[in-house]
Amino acid sequence: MQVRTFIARTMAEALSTIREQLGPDAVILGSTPVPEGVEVTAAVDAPVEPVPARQDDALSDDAAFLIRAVAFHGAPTTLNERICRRAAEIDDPDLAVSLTAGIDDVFRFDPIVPRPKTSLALVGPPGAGKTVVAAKFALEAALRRQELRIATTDIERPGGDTRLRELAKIIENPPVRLSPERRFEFPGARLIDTEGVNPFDAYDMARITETVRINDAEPVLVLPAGGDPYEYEDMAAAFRGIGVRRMIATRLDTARRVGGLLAAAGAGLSFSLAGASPVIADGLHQLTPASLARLILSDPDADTALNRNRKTA
Ligand SMILES: Nc1nc2c(ncn2[C@@H]2O[C@H](COP(=O)(O)OP(=O)(O)O)[C@@H](O)[C@H]2O)c(=O)[nH]1
Ligand SMILES: [Mg+2]
Repeated sequence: MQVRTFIARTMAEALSTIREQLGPDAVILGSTPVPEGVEVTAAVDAPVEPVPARQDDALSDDAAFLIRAVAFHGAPTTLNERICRRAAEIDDPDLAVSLTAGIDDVFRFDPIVPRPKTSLALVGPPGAGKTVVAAKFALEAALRRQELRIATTDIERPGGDTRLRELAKIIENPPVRLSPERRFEFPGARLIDTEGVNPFDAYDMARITETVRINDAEPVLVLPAGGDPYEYEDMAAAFRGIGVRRMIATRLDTARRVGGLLAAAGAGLSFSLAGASPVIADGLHQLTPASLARLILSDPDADTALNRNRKTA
């Protein structure tokens, strides 16, 4: 594989030089703004990602760039096609605008704003970042002087609630240790951090369903970026089966690809918040079509608003 970097005034110029010098099979690996314009890294002889075919006419340089940028993330091809088709309809000179429209068209976004009566249960596979998300919610509530009591059902595994307890010392909001089959009695806003489950294990799912039911809680899936898209599609279906509608993405700082998250969203889960740092004080971000579009179009190794913590992670 031959990898080369090109600097040009505009993306269109860079793409035409790349085509000229590396041929029509060149793959764009990433781009980053530089004082002279834009720096684009391209390669030839690399396996080319599947590209949605258009028979009618040749793709414009921008359209080709957009398709490659989306394909890089590895979401199922049918999803990529839907996103790119809508983006092509918009055909704004600013690719981010077109892609925002494509993302907005294909996925649902449903922000989580804790209210005085909110009852949420963070569910997901082990190690997804549930406890860090719970701690971030607790800290943000404390900073806004909102009441939010936290409970954890991760009480059997040694250290399951260690981080929450450490944080609780600082914000004076100790988490309640809750048996998975007991109700968390509290009249105000409640958040339950749960033990990790295997979504394909009927016993695990029955147990978590009971925790959710007893607490009249909304189960919210916590899912780290970087996972396998087809695995995440299955996972999303399994969690939808127990009433999950929204997900919180984590580890956007360490993953280069968000195709797994796109696949989970394509399987019917709404995007809401995102975490991009293990540091609790870094908090959570609301995920929007525009921020996701910028992330997808960005150089996977560059910082964006969503993953700028990667250097310190
Ligand atoms: N880099 C990074 N690490 C994270 C993030 N969220 C969680 N982690 C780390 O991932 C590991 C598992 O997180 P934890 O909250 O305990 O996961 P849980 O098992 O779902 O409760 C811990 O080492 C966390 O510090 C994130 O957004 N970025
Ligand atoms: Mg945990």
